[in-house]
Amino acid sequence: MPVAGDIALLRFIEDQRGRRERSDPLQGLLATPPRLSPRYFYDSLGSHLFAAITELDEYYPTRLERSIYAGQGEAIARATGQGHTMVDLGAGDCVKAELLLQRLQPAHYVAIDVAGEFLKSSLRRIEARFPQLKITGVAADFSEGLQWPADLACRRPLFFYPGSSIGNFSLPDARALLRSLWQACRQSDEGRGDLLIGVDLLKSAARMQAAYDDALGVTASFNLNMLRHLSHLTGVNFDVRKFRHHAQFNPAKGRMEMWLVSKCAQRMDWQGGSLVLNEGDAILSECSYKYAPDDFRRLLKSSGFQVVQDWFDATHGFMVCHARSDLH
Ligand code: AVJ
Repeated sequence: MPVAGDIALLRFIEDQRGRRERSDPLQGLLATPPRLSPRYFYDSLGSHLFAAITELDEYYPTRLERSIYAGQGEAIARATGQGHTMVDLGAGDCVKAELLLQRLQPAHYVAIDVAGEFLKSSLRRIEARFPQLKITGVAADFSEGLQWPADLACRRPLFFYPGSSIGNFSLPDARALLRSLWQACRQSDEGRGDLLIGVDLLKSAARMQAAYDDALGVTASFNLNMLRHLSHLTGVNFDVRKFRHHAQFNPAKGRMEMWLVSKCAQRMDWQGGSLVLNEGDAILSECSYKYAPDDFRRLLKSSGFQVVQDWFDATHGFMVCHARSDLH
């Protein structure tokens, strides 16, 4: 079987830095309330479960965003231009980029994701469909700032950050991440770059809640899988059966929250600490901030970007923004 490196135009880079330097994944369990980082959703199984979520009737963001790329791709390409280094942040199954590649005609497609093996198989599909496209896969975590691989040229970057994954960050953390993308634009070969970013918008609580608590229980499995992944990663035994999924909209904070609720009294011990949970106590596993269009535009501006244009789906439930590091 060919490995990724054997395929002429597809190159794969593994970022080893994370494993050594990243903080203890269980550190957040010592906070009140205890929390875990959503990055730990995405082992191979978690990436597959997320791909399944995007097929659910209740999970509207993917559908709405796809309708924007499918229906307004031409206008988007006119705004951004072609021939960029298109940097797909959290590429996952690469389906969203796939909807735009034909129109955007990037000179180079760089896909970054924490789940390396999953990304590799997605890129094989992209490669089969676009055999002339220069592709680089990067297995890396950029949630604490983007570190551009030193040996990778970056001409005219177009950072593509779809899926409303920016929603996983609090306002100051989102601003810091966007600022690091702005800096990467400024430090690139021509000193400037573009950003194309998808954002889920505030809507009825019932609609949002259903999207994070689907009837089939796929989101519940996705949430619980984080415990399984962390057990493998840390050796600490989290018993998935002792937790249940809970999702709720927090109106004061404008965010969806996912929780892992303890079904019983239990105690977990590991090298860095311990956690005692009573029945009903819960771990915060994800926040998904929802924006009003103007608030998001303001956030982009406060990160240094110039907002050029934005596009909406027919229901105004989702927005795609195009911004530039400076007016060029
Ligand atoms: C990938 C972070 C955008 O917040 O909607 C889906 C992840 N969580 N269902 C989101 C997710 C529960 C998703 N993001």
